[in-house]
Amino acid sequence: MRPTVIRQSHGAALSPAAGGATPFAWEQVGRELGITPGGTVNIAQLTVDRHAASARGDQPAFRSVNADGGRRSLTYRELARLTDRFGNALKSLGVGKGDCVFVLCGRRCELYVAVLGALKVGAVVSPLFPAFGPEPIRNRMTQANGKVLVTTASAYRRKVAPIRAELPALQHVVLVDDLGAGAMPETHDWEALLQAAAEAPALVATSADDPALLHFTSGTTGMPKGALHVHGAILTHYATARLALDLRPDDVFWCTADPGWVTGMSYGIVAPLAVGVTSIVDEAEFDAVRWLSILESEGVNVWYTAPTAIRMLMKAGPPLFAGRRFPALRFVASVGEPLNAQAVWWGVDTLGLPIHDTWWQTETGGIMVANAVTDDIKPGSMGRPLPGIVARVVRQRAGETREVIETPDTVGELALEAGWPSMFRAYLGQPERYGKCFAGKLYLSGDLVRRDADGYYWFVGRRDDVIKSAGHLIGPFEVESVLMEHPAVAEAGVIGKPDALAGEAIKAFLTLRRDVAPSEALRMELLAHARRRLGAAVAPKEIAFAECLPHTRSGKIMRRLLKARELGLPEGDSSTLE
Ligand code: 6R9
Repeated sequence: MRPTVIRQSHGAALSPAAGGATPFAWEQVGRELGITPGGTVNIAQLTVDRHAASARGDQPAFRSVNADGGRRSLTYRELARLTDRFGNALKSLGVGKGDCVFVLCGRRCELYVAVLGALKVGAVVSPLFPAFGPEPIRNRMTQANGKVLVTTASAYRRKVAPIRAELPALQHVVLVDDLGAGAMPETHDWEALLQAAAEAPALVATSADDPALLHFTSGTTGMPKGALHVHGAILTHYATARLALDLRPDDVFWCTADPGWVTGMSYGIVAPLAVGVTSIVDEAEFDAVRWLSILESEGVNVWYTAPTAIRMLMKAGPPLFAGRRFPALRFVASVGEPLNAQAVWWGVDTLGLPIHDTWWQTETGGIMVANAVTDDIKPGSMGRPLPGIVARVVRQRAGETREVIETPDTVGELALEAGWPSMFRAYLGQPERYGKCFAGKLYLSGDLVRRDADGYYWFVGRRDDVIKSAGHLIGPFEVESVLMEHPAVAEAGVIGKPDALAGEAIKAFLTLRRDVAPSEALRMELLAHARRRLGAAVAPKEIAFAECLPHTRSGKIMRRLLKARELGLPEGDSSTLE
């Protein structure tokens, strides 16, 4: 039998003034970051220029490893210079404060320069996951009136050029490579643009409340919502990097998430640069052997990864670890899905370290609940709220009011007291939906949890039908909409089906139009249609034809019932489901 608690003996990660007392001293965090009262608060300045001008200037900010094992480093000083150039290039294109710059490319140096250069000039950056197909791209860029897109030649040719006419706000496309294809009409070449740009400081004065990042996230109904974050969010990124990830300035850090998702932006870019570490960037896709080699040969000290990756490494089995040592590794953490106790112990057995689970969401912008550096770990638990974060378990009362549950081990919704720096400030263009996320001063997370008598939170499930596949949040509505575009489809219901590796796999149930007969060929055609339109990350892996789909009285598809049937579970009393 394994013990239920793993005792930790770390020292305090952040200065005591900021660490212990409540209310949390966010001002102290600001001072550690070098923010002066009333001065500019700009993520790019605080993460890049600040270090470039210090003794840290010649340290690599990023060290990328490509598929062939080749490496490329970018120091803080080089990053400062390149982001100034790109920032000035954007200015010359007429991009200014509040304009939306989208990035759609793999993890490569230009991506980091583009994100930080755009932030420098006060533009709002919205990252797109490279495995998105044209539909998720069109949808997100339309909602945000994307003015600039930084992408690769192949992504542009395959996914954007065919829909460019549907993106009237898109004025400039910058291609980070040309693949030898020569100039493409109506695009800018990255190199040429940077060459022509001035190297003078490009920083535009921004305040803590100015918008900086836009992350699209999915709900049960409607299209993805754009969660807007401000420059001041860096306070959370910095504090949590210290408290929840134990990041220290001389560390080599590897966050395995793609910047197309919120984890890859908050903890792949902002947090590590705020601390001043060297981040490893793996340009290739997951491969168990390769990942262990990176951990070993790059001397990674702190590793932030996801349960899906851990499950894949667990599956690869002990032979993979034979003869490997990770003497540099000091701290391992995970986010995105539940991390079960076995995975925590697997870390102890194979890496020599337990895995620290952390919980947060696109809306929270940074880690809120964690098995923090200074805390004992309860394997299987998400941990406790970090300093500065007040969490509650609530249940809905009549109407919109919520009752706080004080009794330990009672299931309710996880809620957070509003006001932490990285809290989202809007759902773009949807004030009503934003308002619905709050009950008084409490932000309602939509996750069901229980809190034990020691104050540790345990994940129970989600309140809605949103799917988590390989750590990525996917809205069933977005998938259903694309399936229903197909002339053979009458109705679609999409669910997450338990999957040993991905956590959940996307499965669609379809009814067909009256004159269409189900066939294997049609199923393949529909799978291909979804993959073409949505991209591999969002498309269903499985399609089943049904005679009819279950509906609520108000006519909505009851995904919960589809799921219960799929799992062979009791269907329960669903007559009141709205
Ligand atoms: C950062 C990120 C948020 C949802 C969240 C919850 C699930 C995240 C978790 C976890 C169990 C954890 N989630 N961390 N579930 N244990 N440690 O993942 O953001 O993509 O917005 O997803 O992910 O359901 O509500 P996002």
